[in-house]
Amino acid sequence: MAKKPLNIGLVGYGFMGRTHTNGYKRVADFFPELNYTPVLKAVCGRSEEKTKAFAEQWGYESYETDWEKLIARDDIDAIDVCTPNDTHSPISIAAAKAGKMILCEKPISRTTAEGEEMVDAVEKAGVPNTVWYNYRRLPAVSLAKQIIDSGKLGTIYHYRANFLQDWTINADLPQGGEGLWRLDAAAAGSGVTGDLLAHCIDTALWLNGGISDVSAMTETFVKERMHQLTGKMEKVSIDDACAFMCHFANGSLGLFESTRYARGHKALYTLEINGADASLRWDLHDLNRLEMYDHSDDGPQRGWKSIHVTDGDHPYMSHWWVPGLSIGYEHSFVHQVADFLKSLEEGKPCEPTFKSALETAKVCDAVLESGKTRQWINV
Ligand code: SOE
Repeated sequence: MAKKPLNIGLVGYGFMGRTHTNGYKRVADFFPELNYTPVLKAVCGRSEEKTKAFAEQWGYESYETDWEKLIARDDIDAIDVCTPNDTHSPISIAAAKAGKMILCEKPISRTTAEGEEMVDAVEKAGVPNTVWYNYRRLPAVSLAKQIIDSGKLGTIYHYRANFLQDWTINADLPQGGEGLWRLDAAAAGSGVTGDLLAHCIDTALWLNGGISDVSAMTETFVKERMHQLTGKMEKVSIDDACAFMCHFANGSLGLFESTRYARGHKALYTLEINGADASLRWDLHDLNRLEMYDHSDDGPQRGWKSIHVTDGDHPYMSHWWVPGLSIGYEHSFVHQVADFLKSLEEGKPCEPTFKSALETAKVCDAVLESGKTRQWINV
């Protein structure tokens, strides 16, 4: 049967532009059962030279330098928003009004208020929408979800997650502008909370349910940095580090930490969940493994086991190689595209939708407020 084309208009050609494009390019080869197939119709960026070069390298048929023009094009079905966080809202809202499907990079927005307008826009327009929280789609994390949902862990007592990096320790690193907008609160909204803890919170909400209240501490270690766009030393308003504790609606306690000042750690995302009957833990640096301790195992043989999540009956794995062979970070984006295409076929939402991703934004806002006020904040 002939496949239905899904014409993609990508806005932004940075790191995420590459991960998403790789997802679009690989999906038809590895998920041949899907009826939709992405077509790299156009990429859009402000620098004509760089956008054209990206289009040529990655195989986009055309390019634009104005996202409004891209959205106005009749030959575009879906807008993929891969720009800095301050533009997620205007681009998504305009795309929704034009009746385009939207795939928006995380976090959905800088604030809950911005995110609410985006949710409103996609709901009014009735367009399919999703936010790229890719780590959910690593097989080991998906397997954790299956095990938790089966009830195997019993009553959940604890959830803890870390996302540690070290790339902003150098005080001479500028803020703002290309490549460094994550350090500029005006563009990013926040620092590690919106960038890294948002991943941990999204996974936590998915695995362990809602968060009711939070108590956080945030810190900005380097107070001033040269702004790349103004050339002046400016106050740094992002959180360089953030740790928070929380209560989950299911009665369990959560502990989260993220920083860009953990020397030696480049992108260490770890999570652990402890139930009365079993525990699970996962580590991005060994992403194909899920560790499990099952208290119902035979007494003397009880202990942590390491499941190599590469078998044909593990989530997503039947689409890849043969049992025992690993996949990587980039595959989580292929899976996100596959799930989006499948959701179109089935007429179902592709989680996390804008509406679900707004829950993460609410927790992030509560965390930032708690960091400022040093009070417990209800979500
Ligand atoms: C920041 O360095 C970053 O690239 C995040 O923006 C991504 O969301 C995360 O997955 C890896 O780290």
